[in-house]
Amino acid sequence: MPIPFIQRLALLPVFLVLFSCASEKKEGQSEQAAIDGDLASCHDNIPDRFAPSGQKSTQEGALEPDGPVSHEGMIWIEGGEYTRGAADGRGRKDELPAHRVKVDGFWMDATEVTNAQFAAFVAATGYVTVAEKKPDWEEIKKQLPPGTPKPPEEVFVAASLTFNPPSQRVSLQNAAQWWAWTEGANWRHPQGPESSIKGKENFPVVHIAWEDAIEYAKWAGKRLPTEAEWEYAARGGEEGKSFPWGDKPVESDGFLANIWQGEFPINNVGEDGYLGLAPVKSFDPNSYGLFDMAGNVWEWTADWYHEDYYGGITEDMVVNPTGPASSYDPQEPTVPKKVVKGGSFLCNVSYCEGYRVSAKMKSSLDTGLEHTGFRCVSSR
Ligand SMILES: [Ca+2]
Ligand SMILES: [Ca+2]
Repeated sequence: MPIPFIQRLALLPVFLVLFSCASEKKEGQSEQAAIDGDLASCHDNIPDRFAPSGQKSTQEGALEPDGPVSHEGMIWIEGGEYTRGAADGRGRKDELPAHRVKVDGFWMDATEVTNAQFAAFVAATGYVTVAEKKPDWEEIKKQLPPGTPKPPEEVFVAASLTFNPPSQRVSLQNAAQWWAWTEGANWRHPQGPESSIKGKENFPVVHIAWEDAIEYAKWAGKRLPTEAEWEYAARGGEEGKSFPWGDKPVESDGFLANIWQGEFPINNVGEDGYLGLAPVKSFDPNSYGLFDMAGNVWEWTADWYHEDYYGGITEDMVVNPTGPASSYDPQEPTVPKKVVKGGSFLCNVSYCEGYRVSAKMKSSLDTGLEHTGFRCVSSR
């Protein structure tokens, strides 16, 4: 049974009991390991918004729209072959087995989409993002099991999920302890109504749901990358490496990406120069000239998430794959989710290493978060 975030709020006492069972101390396990849990990973720990149950066409978002497209700020990625998935011995089930993939050439945004770029889209179209709309219980309940109790009224406000660090060490299995449903949080106000993007025009836009990202892409005459394209581009021609820069630790050369340093989620020390988001292009690009393919914000792809997708691939060479036909996340089997890549400013070495090139996260189509944005591609 999926427990979208809205239900998690309503069922918090039950949820805490479930999580405390999951993190009971085992024989021979240290106290801290018992707190952290065996499965601690940001990959497993992203709350959903309302998690609609319908699956839109898997191709939506990967379709090339008509109309003009500008390649300004984009890099031509020459097509080629590569090994997709984890060949570094650190992969989770959904990164395995590694397999050969061939992709055609495409243009890719050199940076994550910025606040300035998204503001131009909104100014031109009047588009209102998911996070800026008040949720409608009459619509939401159609997608939930019959008899699901209505959550408290305070949940029904225009809101999004923001990072709120707890004051003391917590179980890393319970993301509800550092993600908060914050009224008034959206792309214009990333931490809530008092926050602003003024002066942050060159920061990546955040609180963007998949639905928002594809609307921007259509307007720009572009599309979202497939996971295969995203990972091929992120690798920058390096075979079998862990990161866009190769295999060096992220802290090499005065840090190679904007991630988290210190004990997650309670002590962010910002040794890389950024406690939160960084302006795009703050760190060196990979060898293809692409910035922030590791860290800063997670980036939406067009593909459905399916934990067993790679395991079912039988071809010796998969050509221009567009992902599985449908979504499957064993933790929330009825909630359709898309693949998100690259990690964010909240990833760290000991917690999730989500910035490894083959790593992935998954989110429902209506979920925007303070650490999730996107970039676009074009084949035209
Ligand atoms: Ca940082
Ligand atoms: Ca990124």
